[in-house]
Amino acid sequence: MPDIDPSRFLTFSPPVAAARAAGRPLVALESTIIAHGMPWPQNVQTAREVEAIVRAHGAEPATIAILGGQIRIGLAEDELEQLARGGALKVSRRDLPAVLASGAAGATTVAGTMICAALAGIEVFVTGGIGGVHRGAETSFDISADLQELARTSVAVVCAGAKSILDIGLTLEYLETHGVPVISAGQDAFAAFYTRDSGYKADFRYDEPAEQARFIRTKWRLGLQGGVVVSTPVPAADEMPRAAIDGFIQQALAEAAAKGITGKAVTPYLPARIQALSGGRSLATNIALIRHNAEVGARLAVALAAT
Ligand code: PSU
Ligand code: MN
Repeated sequence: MPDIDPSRFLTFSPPVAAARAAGRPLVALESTIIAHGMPWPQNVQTAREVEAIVRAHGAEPATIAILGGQIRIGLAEDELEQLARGGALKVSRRDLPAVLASGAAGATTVAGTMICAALAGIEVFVTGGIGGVHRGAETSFDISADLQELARTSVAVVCAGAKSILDIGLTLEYLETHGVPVISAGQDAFAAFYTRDSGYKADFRYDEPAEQARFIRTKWRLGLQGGVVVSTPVPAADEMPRAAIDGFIQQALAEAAAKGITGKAVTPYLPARIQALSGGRSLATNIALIRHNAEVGARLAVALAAT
């Protein structure tokens, strides 16, 4: 029997430890979006703003990363900045032992952050967009480990849907097969990150945090393990025009194919190219949607703590 002791790898920041001790609601935040999803210095500015938004809505933010052989639940200012300046490895489920064992700096993906949040007892996690089934997955087999993590790890993931660099229809089919509910707040449709409507409906719509919390708590009280996707669309004023973003996505996908980019390099490559091609327009949308997600996630964490 292996000796299982995850607590030896967990280090809580003082504010997160205090919130835990007081039983206050916590919201986990991922670090891949900081290290690989946005350029400096907007990445560190956004990370700080998102933490402030979570606090302003009554929850304690816990940005999660791997530093010095420890899973860090909550980061100090200088640690956030260190991650934002680059060089951290992208850490999904597969990579976690290697990065912890080596002591290298690691930025956790949705899957990696879900694992760490669950170990830390955090029920709500806010990200930008989840990974999914990539277009062409029928030959590449490129399906994000985020989806398997949602199938097994009991954390609610608040996001602005999934980027249409992915095959959103197949992503939703995969989630259905694995019993992962997709709930939507504020509209019937599953969101498509840069745009509000992916063209696909979410499974359930719950606009109020208390309704979302009741659904999620019911799933977990039943003993049904696994996550819940909470999709909320980018605010209308910050949405990108559908035709423009589709063009940038097509071009970025074609370039990635021509360069032979595969595996874990695909997701950081595509958003970075889309940002460059759109002249920063998509970055503004990215920042707006994650700020909005932070508010929705904090409200959900407060409601879940009372459910
Ligand atoms: N979607 C984005 N930006 C990102 C990511 C997803 O719009 O930075 C990151 C998230 O951390 C997500 C990861 O969990 O990419 C998925 O990577 P992969 O497809 O390699 O599993
Ligand atoms: Mn992949």
